Amino acid sequence: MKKISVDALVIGAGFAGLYMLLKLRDRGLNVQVLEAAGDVGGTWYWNRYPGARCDVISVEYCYSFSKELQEEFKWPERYSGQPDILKYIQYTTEKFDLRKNIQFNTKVTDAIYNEDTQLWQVKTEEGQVFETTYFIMGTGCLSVPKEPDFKGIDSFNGEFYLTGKWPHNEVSFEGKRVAVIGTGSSGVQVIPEIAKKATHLTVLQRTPSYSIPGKNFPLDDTYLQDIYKRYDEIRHKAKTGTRGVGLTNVQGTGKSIKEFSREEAFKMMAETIEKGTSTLSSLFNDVKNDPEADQIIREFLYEMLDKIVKDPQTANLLKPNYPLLSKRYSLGLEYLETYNRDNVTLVDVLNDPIEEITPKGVKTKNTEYEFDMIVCATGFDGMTGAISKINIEGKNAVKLKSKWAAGPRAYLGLMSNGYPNMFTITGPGSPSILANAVMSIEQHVEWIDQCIQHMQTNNIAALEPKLEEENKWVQHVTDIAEPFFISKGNSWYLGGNIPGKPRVFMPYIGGLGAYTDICNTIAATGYQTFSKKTALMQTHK
Ligand code: NA7
Repeated sequence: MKKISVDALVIGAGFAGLYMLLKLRDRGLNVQVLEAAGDVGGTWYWNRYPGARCDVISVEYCYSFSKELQEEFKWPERYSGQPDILKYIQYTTEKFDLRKNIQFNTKVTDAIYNEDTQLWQVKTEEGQVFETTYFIMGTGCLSVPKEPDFKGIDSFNGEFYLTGKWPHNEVSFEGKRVAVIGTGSSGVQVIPEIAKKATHLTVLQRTPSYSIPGKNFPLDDTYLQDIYKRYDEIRHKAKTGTRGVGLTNVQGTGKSIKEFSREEAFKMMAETIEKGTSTLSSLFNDVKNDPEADQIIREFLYEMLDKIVKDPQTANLLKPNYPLLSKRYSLGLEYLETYNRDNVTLVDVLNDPIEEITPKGVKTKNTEYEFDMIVCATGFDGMTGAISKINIEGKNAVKLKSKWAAGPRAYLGLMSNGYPNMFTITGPGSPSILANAVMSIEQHVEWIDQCIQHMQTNNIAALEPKLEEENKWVQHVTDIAEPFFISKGNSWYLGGNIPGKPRVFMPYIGGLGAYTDICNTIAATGYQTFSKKTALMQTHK
């Protein structure tokens, strides 16, 4: 088979892959993007279930690299839904004429590094072979749904859907008895929408989510014009701050929640929610790691929940019993209110676990339920799912899977020792999804672009992080997260939701701004933490 030679091969045509393509193509590189889906969008192509939206405000959950693009696309809502996010990605694709460098419906199976040629050979399921100098994974952190492995799953006679792989055709809930399994962010979003249409909705809940009410509303021109005027300032704040966002209604007190009376603290939290902001954690400096502080914030949330959910038994079932900030909490839009509907039942499958899926529905230890449709919102193989689906072999034919068997090992989440010229956009060990993902992506893409420019101007054919630097970084990522609840929760951040996946806290918790400074310093001082080889295999110092 004839090999197709390119300078850079980018995997994935979501936010990450598209911007990477644009940057490298502008630099004059011959770039090819391979995408498994039938069109652009990445996770927003697949997650088209009713109610899907991003919990980052739309005017921030978009690229900042083009002022024109920023002001051209009119976001319709404060938290726009998946159809509009996808429209935005498609709009960007057309505006920058990106489609011509993307091959769709193409699944990468293998990527093998050849030390003699200093090139990556990349194979696809469709039988193509590419040869590339730069191999770049833009495959996303939440792109591979966790496949539900319930016993008897194939025997179900009704309709079965996964939120993370929602079909393109219209799914009708009318006249149906529907089950939703999973109450993370996806469940919290899909449940209210199904409840509005189905004859009956049964929510099979194993672990309740904290769902903090958010305010969504249509955006008018006055709102947008005001944002356009302030965009530079907003983006600067986003890129230098912790979470990649610049618009916030929260004035952090910088104090412990315990310094306030219960009434004062509750009032401040209620006012914050009233202003439409769910990030209560920013108000006080100790709710991320102090159990007593967490208890106060939890009591406030329980009280709020009790006011919303009318049936006390249901309300109690909906109360999470773990620290608020040990997992990602959900932006609740009509979520808790949904349980007041007559056609919605909440079932506790923690104490009465699901045993199997039967032809008629779901059998728990004590009961058999009949359904016409089952919707699984059971989550993702986060951060490493897409990377581990490809057989990646680096120097000495070492498989990345073996190297990462006890957890991902990457320097800055960008590169891994032994895998020269392979870059991971928002890889494990970077702030990635702990910040506004689009800001994390832009920072990584721009760093990779600069790095490739450095390689080209300095005749460097192969670059990889030094092992000792990578080891230090991996340790730092673990150490810095250790004091916080988030490093201990049973979440996808740690692979806790995937049986057999090593439990390692994967994202970098130090904040996007601080992380960007580290990356920039490394670049400005000549990438000294990396080993470099010229085409003649000489080592640079
Ligand atoms: P999550 O947050 O991982 O939620 C998955 C949900 O599915 C969660 O409630 C799980 O309960 C539940 N689940 C998974 N497997 C089962 C089985 N076998 N039985 C019952 N319940 C199960 O994924 P989401 O897609 O909602 O959100 C992912 C991210 O997307 C989110 O953090 C945002 O960043 C956007 P469990 O907690 O495991 O008991």
